[in-house]
Amino acid sequence: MDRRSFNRRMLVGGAVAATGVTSMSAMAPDAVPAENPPRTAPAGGEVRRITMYAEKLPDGQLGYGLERGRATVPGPLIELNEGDTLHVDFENTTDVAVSLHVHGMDYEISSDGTKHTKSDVEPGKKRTYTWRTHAPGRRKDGTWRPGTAGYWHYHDHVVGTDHGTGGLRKGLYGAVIVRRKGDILPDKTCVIVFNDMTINNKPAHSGPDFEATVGDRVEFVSITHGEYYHTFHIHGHRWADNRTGMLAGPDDPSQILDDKITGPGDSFGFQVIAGEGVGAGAWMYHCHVQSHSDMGMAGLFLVKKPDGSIPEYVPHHARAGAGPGSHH
Ligand SMILES: [Cu+2]
Repeated sequence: MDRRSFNRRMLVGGAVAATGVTSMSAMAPDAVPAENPPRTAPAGGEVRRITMYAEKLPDGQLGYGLERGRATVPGPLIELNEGDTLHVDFENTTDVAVSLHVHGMDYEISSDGTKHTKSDVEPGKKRTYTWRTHAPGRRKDGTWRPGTAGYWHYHDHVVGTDHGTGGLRKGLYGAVIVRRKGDILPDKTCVIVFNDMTINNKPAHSGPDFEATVGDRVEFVSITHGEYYHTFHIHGHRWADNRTGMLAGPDDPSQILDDKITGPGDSFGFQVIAGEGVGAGAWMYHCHVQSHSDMGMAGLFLVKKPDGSIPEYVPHHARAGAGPGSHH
């Protein structure tokens, strides 16, 4: 398989930290073959530069994109390692003022992306936002300063009102993941944003769905915006309620969850091995507030067998008539 040979190459390159690998192998020897340990994040310290555009989408929503004409909702996933600095050369191609505001990073007030700091961007104009990150460190008083590593997010802060609620509603948001040296890297990442009564601003009862193959290491990022609280629930898979969503060893006391309450501005993430212990299938994820799931805040984690098939899978169009009460 391509993925395995890729992982092996990374291993030869020395990018794997032994500690995380050993504990995961001890806990789930069948899920992580010893000859194929997962790749891990390197130490940070890079200075990176990207260009980001705010654009009006054909359906009237707004989105962020890394190229002109390629904006999406959610916006592009940004991944950094603790110690990295990111310069975002930001261009506003819409007809309203927009901004880029980020959670969790270090930045000067001029990169706040707010009206009162005049760090928003008028139509047709550009601005560079700079985000910095750092590893945990000891303060002079002996206490610990937390590192930046975590599941964070960025969003507009000015469209519609001075607080940017109109931009959030229309789709100007995305995920930022900051990793610590040694963090295990996933095979793929799925970003799920509960925004008012939508998921990723998609119409109700239309997903979005995410695909993987049994055994893939899949990372989920949950972000919430809008007026309501929600609960993120996924069928057949669980995670640890801590920074990475994974256990550091067999005695890690983190609580194991398959359902987590989340409110506006919240974000968290975790990794699962697709189908581990349960097999392939069309595994639901959904908001567990009953009226919300009834109103369509649900999608599928489509876990395929190695041959590509999904047992018992009924595609969206065929279950359009499924009524309330089908969620558990
Ligand atoms: Cu909900």
